Amino acid sequence: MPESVQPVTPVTFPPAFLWGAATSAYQIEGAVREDGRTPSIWDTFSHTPGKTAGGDNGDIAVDHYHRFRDDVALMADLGLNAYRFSISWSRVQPTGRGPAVQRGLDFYRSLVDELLEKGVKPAVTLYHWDLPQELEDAGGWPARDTAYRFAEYAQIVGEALGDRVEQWITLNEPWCSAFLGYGSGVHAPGRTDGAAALRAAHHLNLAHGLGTTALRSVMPARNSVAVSLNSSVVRPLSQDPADLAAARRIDDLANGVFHGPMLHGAYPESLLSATADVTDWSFVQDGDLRTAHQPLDALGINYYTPTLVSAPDRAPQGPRSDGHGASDHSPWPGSEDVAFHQTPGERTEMGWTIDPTGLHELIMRFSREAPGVPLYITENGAAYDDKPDGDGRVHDPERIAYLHSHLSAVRRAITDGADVRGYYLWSLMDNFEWAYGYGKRFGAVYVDYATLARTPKSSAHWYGRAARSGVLPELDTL
Ligand code: IFM
Repeated sequence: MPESVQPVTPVTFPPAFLWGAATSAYQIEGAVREDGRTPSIWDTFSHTPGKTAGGDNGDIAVDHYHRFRDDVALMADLGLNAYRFSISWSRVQPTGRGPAVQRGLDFYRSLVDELLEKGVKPAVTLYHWDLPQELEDAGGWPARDTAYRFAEYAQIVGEALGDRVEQWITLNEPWCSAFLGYGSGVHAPGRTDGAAALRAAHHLNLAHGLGTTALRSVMPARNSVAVSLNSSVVRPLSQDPADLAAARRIDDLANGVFHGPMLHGAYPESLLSATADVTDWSFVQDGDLRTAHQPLDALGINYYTPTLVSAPDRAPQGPRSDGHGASDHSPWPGSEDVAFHQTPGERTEMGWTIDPTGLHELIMRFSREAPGVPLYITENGAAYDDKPDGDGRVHDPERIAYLHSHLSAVRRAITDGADVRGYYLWSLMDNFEWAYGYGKRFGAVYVDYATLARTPKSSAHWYGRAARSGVLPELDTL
């Protein structure tokens, strides 16, 4: 382990640090046909045969819609002081345009009130992948109008909750929405068209800018607006110039495509030229990049594992995966020939290599690219095949070790000068892991899918102790 992420003991965090957990609407709420909600692209996709493992869907999920008071109490009992959740767009604006449904907004107001009452700070994500199906039918993210619809929706939610929620996130992981949704098709809506994926990416950039402006037009100035990016830590297999070039191309498609417009007001020239055979980018209109480049109050970093790439002719034999699910179509338009490699080291149940150095690296990169902008780790965590023991307890030492090493990397980044203000563990509880269905358990809280009973795993207790004390408990004290 490089010195920069070696834990120093005790690992102590600043007093105001936020210790949170994160979830998203479609993954936990269920109640998909209640109170006026209409289908999102994930309802349609998960009900399409062959799209999710075992045909799993979010119809019931973990029934958070009906159990939110218990879930909030659980968080508070554990000692968490922050919770990041997302709003289901089609629950508050069923057709994706026009007037809101009050019952949908009321649900989120009740959730927020419950959180505030229990001393848990809410952070709202407006868009975590569940586009109203009606908007997909009208063209989805490759259509420019979707960005304007998003701004209208942002304004509705900002008006409804802006008086009581200070932390706002426009989009979660727009890379997945664009490139897994429209490129490889492993996510909803399941389209496989590289040009459409790039158009989608641009309209997500535009939506972020328009949505930020819309939120600010209706919310108190004290509120903070951010975006959560799952930027990749892209590493070349070797220092061979061909491998370095492959890494730069993937870095552009994974990171530059969003960092460029959102943080710097321009797409990288190298991205435009590497994708010139896929699209001429004529969908970028005058003023769009200015719109996307809004000053940010904070930035959200979602990190799980690094990415290792090489030029095609340097690919050794063995398993090759970019970690984003199996598809005959690449999520990397114009760079389909780049080879992806399994990074060495232990892996989680997702097959993702555990490497906290990547989190440190990413934090330091954002500190350089967005100087002065407070950073939050808005997702980080691991899936394991957790099972209750004979006494009904769920012991997950691997997850504790994962959290300890990654939180230590965060602490080291703070020591190195990064302004990291909080950490949201992914995820509060086991939930619908998209195309993997319920087979992958990311929760700190175990959910028995037969009864929907919640049992905090040992990692939840460990994390709660860290949250209460601001110091990471030693691994050998468990
Ligand atoms: O479950 C997802 C989440 O919805 C977005 N970020 C990655 C998580 C784990 O795959």
